[in-house]
Amino acid sequence: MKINVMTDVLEANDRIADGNRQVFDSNKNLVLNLMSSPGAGKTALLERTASALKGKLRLGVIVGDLETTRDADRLEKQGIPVVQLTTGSACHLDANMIAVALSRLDLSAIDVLVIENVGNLVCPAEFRLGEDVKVMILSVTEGDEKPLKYPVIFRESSLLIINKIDLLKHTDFHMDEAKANARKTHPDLEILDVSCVTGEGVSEWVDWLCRRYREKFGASIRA
Ligand SMILES: Nc1nc2c(ncn2[C@@H]2O[C@H](COP(=O)(O)OP(=O)(O)O)[C@@H](O)[C@H]2O)c(=O)[nH]1
Ligand SMILES: [Mg+2]
Repeated sequence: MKINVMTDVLEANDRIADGNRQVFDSNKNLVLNLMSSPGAGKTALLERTASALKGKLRLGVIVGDLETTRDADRLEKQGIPVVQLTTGSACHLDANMIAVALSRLDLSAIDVLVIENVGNLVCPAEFRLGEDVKVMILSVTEGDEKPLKYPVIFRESSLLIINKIDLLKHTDFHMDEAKANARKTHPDLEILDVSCVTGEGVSEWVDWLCRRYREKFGASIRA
């Protein structure tokens, strides 16, 4: 008898993810699974988002790393609720880890919950966490051909943030090429150009979050 272990693992994960999703929906949380390679700027974007969303939507974060609480420490300084998950050797978060983290968050005090996944362009795309939407970051120092090499994560994501555009002039990264490559795998992919250093594109990102929140919950947005 042949057993497809990977299919079983993903199905078991999906069942827990469905449970997480019910909890999120009952607490009126819009939930994002934020993915990228290490260092693309996930935590930097969340630091920017914390201040830019103030007075509009209440942000909360679950952050996954192999080791250290460094990202949670950075985000706590922004005065938002943060839970750090340390995965040891696991290269992605799974739904069960999120289920455990939920008991440490007051979800009724959060409108937008962002789950910062472990830095990795492969495994995080395969494991649903119970999120509404997957968002990924590609930074301009990583190369404009990455959508061709790692198509799954680009196909799974609804929004691609191209970060570190302040560094464009120092790289051989071509924006048009990167976007064309990304849309070869995902024709409807939404794309935003951002710099977490200069703040360019951050207000468009906040508008995108507010629109997604409104689409999920109607007109009940704050401010
Ligand atoms: N020049 C530049 N550096 C950035 C930008 N965003 C993040 N960084 C830097 O990139 C490094 C990794 O950022 P971090 O947020 O920790 O990435 P993460 O691993 O995806 O969470 C840090 O040194 C950041 O200061 C950006 O837009 N421009
Ligand atoms: Mg980080």
